[in-house]
Amino acid sequence: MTSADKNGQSSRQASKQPTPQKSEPQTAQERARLEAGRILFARPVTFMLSVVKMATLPPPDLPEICFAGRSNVGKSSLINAITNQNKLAKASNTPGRTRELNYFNVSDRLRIVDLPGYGYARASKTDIEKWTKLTRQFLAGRAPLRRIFLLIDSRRGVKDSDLEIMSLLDEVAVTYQIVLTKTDKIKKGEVDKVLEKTQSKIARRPAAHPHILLTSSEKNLGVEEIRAQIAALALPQSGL
Ligand SMILES: Nc1nc2c(ncn2[C@@H]2O[C@H](COP(=O)(O)OP(=O)(O)OP(=O)(O)O)[C@@H](O)[C@H]2O)c(=O)[nH]1
Ligand SMILES: [Mg+2]
Repeated sequence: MTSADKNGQSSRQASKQPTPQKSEPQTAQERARLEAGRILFARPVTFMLSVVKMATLPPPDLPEICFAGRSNVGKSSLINAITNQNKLAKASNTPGRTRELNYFNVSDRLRIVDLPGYGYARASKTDIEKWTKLTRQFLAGRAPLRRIFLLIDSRRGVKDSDLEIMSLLDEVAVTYQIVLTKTDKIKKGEVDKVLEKTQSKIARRPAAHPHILLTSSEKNLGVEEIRAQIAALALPQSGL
């Protein structure tokens, strides 16, 4: 069984998705899903710790989700948009800004992990090797990891380094969901094209979540939907 199945999703369905980001929720169920996301992030998310080696990861007592992707793709910015906190994760124009696994606590219901980017050529060789090893070990071997949001820059599309990570995740059966970032930087027609191309690249990948998310942290697009996706993976609200 793949972890896609574990999460109640089948990666075989929905090979074709309509251009998403409906402005109005359609059904009561859809409204409830988005509301669960809003509630989860209505309270402040707090920084928990930075980790540079697997041995110092927190106890695996809460579900985790993480944001992975090439350097500068917009991981830290998206975490800030989702949590409504401008400076929670360190975002920067300088690639290679995030150098550790940064843990954030979401109301003791889930943890978010901001990962160092891969594919950054200008860091020292030893640094690159260190981050790459840690990131891969984490992605492939972290038991509480419920889903990886794999970010792809909508202007650049899927690169070889992304395909490598996808293959690793397919092998270990950890569900990943593709998030196209920075859609404010390109025209709608180009967004549609990159969406279609990306769909064809994940169509036969067993651990890929079939629904690709379109986002812009700058314009706050797609953020409600990611909150809803995350809420569905979190522990239920206590007291319910
Ligand atoms: N226009 C636009 N710019 C964005 C968006 N998201 C991120 N950026 C910019 O892209 C740059 C990189 O963003 P980060 O969030 O630091 O990227 P990262 O993936 O965390 O980068 P590393 O930590 O180096 O791996 C910053 O200058 C952001 O302001 C977006 O949705 N739209
Ligand atoms: Mg970062």
